[in-house]
Amino acid sequence: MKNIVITGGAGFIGSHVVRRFVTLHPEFHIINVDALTYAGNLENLKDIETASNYEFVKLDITDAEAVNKLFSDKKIHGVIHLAAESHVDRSITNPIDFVMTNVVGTVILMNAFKTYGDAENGRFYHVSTDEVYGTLGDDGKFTESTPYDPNSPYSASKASSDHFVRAYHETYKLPIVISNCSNNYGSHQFPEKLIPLMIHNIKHNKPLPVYGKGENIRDWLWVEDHARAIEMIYLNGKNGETYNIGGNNEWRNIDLVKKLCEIMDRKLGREAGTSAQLITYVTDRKGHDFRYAIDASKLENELGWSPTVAFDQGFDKTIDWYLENEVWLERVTSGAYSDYYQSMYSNR
Ligand code: NAD
Ligand code: TDX
Repeated sequence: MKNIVITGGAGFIGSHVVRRFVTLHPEFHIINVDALTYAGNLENLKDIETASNYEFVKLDITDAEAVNKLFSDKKIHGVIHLAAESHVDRSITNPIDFVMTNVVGTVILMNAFKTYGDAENGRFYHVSTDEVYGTLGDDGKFTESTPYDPNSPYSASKASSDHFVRAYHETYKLPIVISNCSNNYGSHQFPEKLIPLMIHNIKHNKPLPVYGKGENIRDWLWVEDHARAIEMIYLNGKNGETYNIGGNNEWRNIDLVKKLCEIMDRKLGREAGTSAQLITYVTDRKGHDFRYAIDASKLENELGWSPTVAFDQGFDKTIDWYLENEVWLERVTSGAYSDYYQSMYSNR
């Protein structure tokens, strides 16, 4: 059986990727490597934690000694690297954590894979973001050849790690692939991100903090479609290549929040228009990118991927998941979350 390390498997996207590989690929032994930061939660993987081809290792990827020990103890065939500090607002207040995990952690992992892993036949897959390309105006889409132009400390750290991954391919012939994906939505997303944060606030009748005028545009992709793209790229992508992944599903933030309010009113049995009254325009995010949009035709044409879930359907399922998983939502929003919320949103 081939050992595959998936980093960040206790987080939002990582838990979907781990579940997919554990259930669909008995030929792989999946080692979920995660430091369990505020964003990591093993409850996200309760349903598969006893599977015979699954193992969890608590480890911080910035700890080179521990990473080297793991890779020298077990022959690692491949790495799917998702562990990261992932929230733009946190990167604005604390950029150093982003440099450490996203840049230094990625290089430490690649060094371990290069030295001890199956760097001949295996693969190092770096999961990245469309934010490395910077921001778009009203028209156009990011392609794989769009020049990097990151604007936030988060996107600068992801761009930097992408560059290191490409450099390891050029310099050491490390077999790598990279993908750059747009905004994901779905179950198990930490409620610092727009959609679960708004769902939580609507439920509790709290103000809905829309940054600036709410006119910024994001492209939203069903997280399972991202996980399926990652699976296809890991198995069939070409070494040294980058693949863009997107939902072809652009929304202005304010329109998305209004749609969410309408659906929540129906689901919570509230009079139409009740939740929208909670919308509050707050000071804009510093350096807020205006628009992201992805041209995913390379992935579609070369590997036959396309999104499978229509937004209306996926959005409805997502809202139901947060309403049905009240214990999950209340647990992750207790304790440190209220301090975070206070520091980010009071006086805004
Ligand atoms: P997340 O914040 O939900 O999860 C990150 C995970 O990484 C957590 O489980 C956390 O415990 C772990 N982690 C953090 N620092 C670590 C460290 N030093 N050592 C080991 N583990 C550590 O993130 P997410 O939204 O699931 O994103 C996963 C990856 O996908 C990231 O690389 C992100 O840049 C990328 N991405 C995210 C989106 C999105 O919309 N969320 C879109 C495109 C790309
Ligand atoms: O309270 C809020 N109010 C608001 O108006 C929050 C949290 C966000 N926003 C806006 C900012 C963005 O324009 O909503 C949009 C989405 O914000 P986030 O959910 O924070 O996502 P974004 O900044 O677009 O980045 C996400 O997509 C790309 C992920 O967090 C990244 O990890 C991923 O790489």
